[in-house]
Formats: sequence, structure tokens, C-alpha cells
Amino acid sequence: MNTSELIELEKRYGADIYHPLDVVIERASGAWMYDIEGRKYLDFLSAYSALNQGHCHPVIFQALWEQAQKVTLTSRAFRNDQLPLLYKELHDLTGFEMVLPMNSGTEAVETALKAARKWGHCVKKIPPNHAEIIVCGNNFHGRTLSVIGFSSDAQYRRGFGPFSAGFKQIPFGDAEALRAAISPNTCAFLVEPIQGEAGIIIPPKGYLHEVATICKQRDVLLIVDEIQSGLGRTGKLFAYMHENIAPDVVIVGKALSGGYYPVSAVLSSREVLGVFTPGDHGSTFGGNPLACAVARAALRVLVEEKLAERSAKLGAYALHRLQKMKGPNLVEVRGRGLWIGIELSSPARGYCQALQERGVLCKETHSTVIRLAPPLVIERSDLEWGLEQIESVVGES
Ligand code: IF1
Repeated sequence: MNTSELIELEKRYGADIYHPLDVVIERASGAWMYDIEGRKYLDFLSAYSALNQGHCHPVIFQALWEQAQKVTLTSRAFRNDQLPLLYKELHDLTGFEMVLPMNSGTEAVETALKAARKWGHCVKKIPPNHAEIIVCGNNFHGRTLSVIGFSSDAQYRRGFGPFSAGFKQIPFGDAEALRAAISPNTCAFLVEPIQGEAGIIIPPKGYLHEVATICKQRDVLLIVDEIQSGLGRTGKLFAYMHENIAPDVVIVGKALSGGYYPVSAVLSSREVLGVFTPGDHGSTFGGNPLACAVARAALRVLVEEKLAERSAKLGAYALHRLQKMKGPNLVEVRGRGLWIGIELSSPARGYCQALQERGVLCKETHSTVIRLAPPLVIERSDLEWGLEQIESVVGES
């Protein structure tokens, strides 16, 4: 089938929840993707940071292949020999005492919110059904009913109510607003260290440090959503490490599997994750041996190939270069590591289409921001070529 026939099938039988670029990918390797007509594209999105290790990384593939021939799913009714090793390796890498594995990022967010509420009840002694969670404006934490219920994006909410109670919204980047919003019933503050979907919004310097201090003073759990920002994307293992803080809860997903398989997890202390008892929570696929083998390999690649350092180095170069660019509709270029937002004064979609024609795939966010997030394994020469294409399309020529 050709491109338009496949697109036609997709439109006829699939729910219309996306507006993708009309490119049909059939294979990919490292930072490159190939469409069914044999055209080659540099991936500047990495499936929203799920492909930090690059497409089809051979080490992760080997782990997937080997595990797929042994056992893929036991359910948590029985134990498997991969889950304890993933726990130990996540602990050794991140320092957190406990891990709770799930599948999608949103599920891990839901899990963290459940843990925070139960901690609020059992440890902080908040009366039943009164726990409050503070979130930020322009947040993105997923698409489930409770998560969209505290979104500030009208489209994410429209038509989907009623929503869960117990969430309070404050502006992102404003520590004083957090101080003012906390009540005796507040159990947690949920925040992205850099807001991804909102357009790669970096909070003022010192913000995370200040909110961590406030949370500690007021006995409120600091939950950091590192699903998109974590695992090397910003030039450190986690984005919160740029401010040297110690969050109570960290949520990971996406690159935890290097793009092979949905794997997510909540990392926290025994005090927090210890509130769960058998029957409180679970998942058929969460913690399955295939997922764990894949995640273990994905973490190994991240460490052995020093992908966080790579992101810091290549990201600094790319940001410096793009910030020198001048263009008629260019408002700002900002970023951290290989995660860069190009803000325009006009819709970004046309620019993404022009880049597609030149062989670079990226995606607009919030209509006027081009979001760049190449795989962290990208070769410097490929990155340079991709940046040239961006300069030709966005900059003055
Ligand atoms: C889509 C956005 C990015 C996330 C953070 C939780 C989740 C995400 C910080 C949920 C997911 C994805 C989801 C994907 C597109 C993408 C996205 F534009 F929608 F917002 F990356 F910026 N926390 N982000 O970024 O994780 O359940 O999807 O595994 O929904 O189309 P998930």
C-alpha cells in the first residue's frame, strides 16, 4: 500500500485524536527514520523523549529478544526474576529507596497521586477525603480523567467532566503562590521541572530549590514529573538535579524503555510507597519480565553511553547556535540539554512541514513553538545537518 492509501485507512477506521505529519514511517535506526517510499528523515522529536537511546538500539533489542523467548508475563500473582533486578538497578542509579512499576506515564502519575493521598491520610493525618494536591497552570501529566481534571487546557477538559475533586492550581514558576496555596490538608505538590507540552518552559533559577524548601517546611510531598524531562534529556539524569534538590517522589516513563515498550515507575521513599498494602494498587502488565529486561537494558545504555553528558554537550552547542539565528517570526530560543523550544510569532505547523520536506521531523507544541528533542545518541555531524535545515527554514536566508 502507498502513503495515501495507508493514511486513508487510518482516517477511516481510527479515532481522530491526532493531527500527525503525513509521513508513514516503516523503519528507523539511531536518529534516523525511513518512510515507506524510502525517504530518510532525521528524528528531532524522539517520540517526545521516549527514544533518548535512539531507535532500535541493539543492546535493548538483544535484551528484548532474549527475554521474549524466556517469559514475557507472569502477572504480579507470581514473582519473576527480572523485577527485583530492575528495582535494585533503579535504586543504585537514583538513590530512591523504593520503586513501583507501571506501564504508561499517566498511570505512573495516577499511582503517585494515590500514594500521596494515602500518605496524607496515614502519615500526615489529613481527615479522610480531604487531601489536597497542588498542581501548576499549563501542566501536562497525561490524559486520564483525574489528570485532565486539573489541566488548564480547555480542550483537554471540554466535554469530559465531571472530574475528581481535591486539586488546586497555581502559576508555574511562582514559589510564593505555592506557599500561599498550602493548607493543613495539602499532601503534595506535583510539578514538571521544565514544562514540556507548555513549550519547554524553564522556571526561574532557584524555583525548584525554593519549592523543595517550602514543601519540606510544610510537610508536603514534592512530586516531580520527570517522564519527559528525565533520563538524560536535559543534560543530567533528572532535570531536578540542576538545582540539587531531593524530591520525595519522582515519576519516570518514556525513555525508561528506550522506546521499545511502555514502562513507567514511581520512585520514592519507604515512608511514601510503604503506605500501599496488597490490594491497594496494581496492574496486569506493570513489572512484567519483558518490560523489566527492556528497562534494565535501557538504563544500562543510558549510563554506559553517557547519554546525559552527551545531551549537555550537544545541547549547549545546539542552543548556542540557534540562539544566534535571526528570523522574521522568531521570538525566542530556549532549552536545556538536547531539548529546545523555538518560539515563533506565527503558527509553527508550516515550519514543521517545511522541515519534513527537508528531511527533519519535529512537532509543534501549543501552536507557536517548535519543539526539538533529538535522540541523545545523535551524531554531531547529523545534529549539525539538522540545525542547518532549521536555520534555513526558520532563520533569515
Ligand atoms: C500525547 C504532549 C509531550 C508528559 C509528562 C506525563 C505524560 C507525558 C510530563 C504522560 C506525556 C506525551 C504524551 C503524548 C504527547 C506527549 C506530549 F504534547 F502531549 F504533552 F511530550 F509534551 N507527564 N507526554 O510529557 O505519559 O501516559 O503518554 O506515557 O498524549 O499525545 P504517557
